[in-house]
Amino acid sequence: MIALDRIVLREIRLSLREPFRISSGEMRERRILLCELFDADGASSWSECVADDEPNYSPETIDTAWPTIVRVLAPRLLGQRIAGPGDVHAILEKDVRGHRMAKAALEMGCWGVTAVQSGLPLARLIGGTRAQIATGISLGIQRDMHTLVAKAAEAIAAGYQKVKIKIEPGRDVDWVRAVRAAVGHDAHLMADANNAYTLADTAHLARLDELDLLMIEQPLAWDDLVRHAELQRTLRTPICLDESITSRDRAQDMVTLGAGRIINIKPGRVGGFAESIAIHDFCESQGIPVWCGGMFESGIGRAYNIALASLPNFTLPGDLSPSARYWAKDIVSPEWTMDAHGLVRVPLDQPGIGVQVDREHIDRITVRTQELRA
Ligand code: OSB
Ligand code: MG
Repeated sequence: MIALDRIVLREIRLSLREPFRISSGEMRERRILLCELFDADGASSWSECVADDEPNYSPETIDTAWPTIVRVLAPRLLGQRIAGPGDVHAILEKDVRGHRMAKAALEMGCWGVTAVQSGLPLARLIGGTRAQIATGISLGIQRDMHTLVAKAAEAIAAGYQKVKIKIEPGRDVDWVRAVRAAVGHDAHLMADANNAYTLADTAHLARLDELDLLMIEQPLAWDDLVRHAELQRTLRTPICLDESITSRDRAQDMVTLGAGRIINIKPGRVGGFAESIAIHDFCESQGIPVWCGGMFESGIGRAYNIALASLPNFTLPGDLSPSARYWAKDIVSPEWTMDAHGLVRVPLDQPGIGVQVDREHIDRITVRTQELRA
């Protein structure tokens, strides 16, 4: 039973160790919306909204998520008695279009609260079976090919089990080929275009086929399945959809249309854990592999991603790099780490999200706070 009586929102600013550029924009500092959910029975949990500063990944930003949580979503939960976290998605979804990242922040927080209440690690609560998660790195668009090759080689040497290379026109086939030549044929490589191409680029993208990539992620428009299906018919490399998969039904549409063969699940993009699990289960039934994407989460959002990625059909390495790849200092302890084989340990030794939240550090980097009550 979930009975929230208080939700505290905060915006923090975390500076990235180095800027991260994708085809659709650049990030230097992460503005992060954190939620803290309090149940009337004393249980509480932190959660994170993955919406960013600019609407270059999805239409949402932190500045749309904040008022939507305050005015529309939180009032649906505060003071209500909800049987379990699996019911929250439908409550937030009814007659509220979009705003999935805002919904996910609250929905995932409810799973966190339930984990605390039931004395279970979050991964166990949702039925996770894996104790370690294989990790890949996502390399932003670099200033030149040489820098990209050096970073990819360094990542493989550090143990990462997959290297994802962000591409855009002019920095694509030749750059990926240079990485392939440097790291050899056994390394798992992929490319992520974040919507940088159109069907007019089909012949060019088909040149990636000779580079033995695990997949190419979201080459075409963020909301387009039909053209991805057309592209997939000519590419041998599997297309993985990210931006386009916003629900279980979109995952089903992908299969029906043949728009892709792999899905990157980001719980924030699909409205939270219940919908992520529904996509996971559907893909498992269809023989479609999934993996957990990342949105430059702090250690709090990362805890949820890692718990989710412990489900059995997350068979490919996730974008779940350790804290130190992103931040000089994360807001959780212990920080997230990876071993020399590119594995992140799922915390299974304590109830809830599995890491302590460093409230003093958060207080120092908080730029606004709002308390919502039943
Ligand atoms: O397309 O997967 C993406 C980060 C921000 C927005 C979109 C994407 C990404 C990443 C980062 O690739 C993955 C990570 O968190 O390490
Ligand atoms: Mg992506």
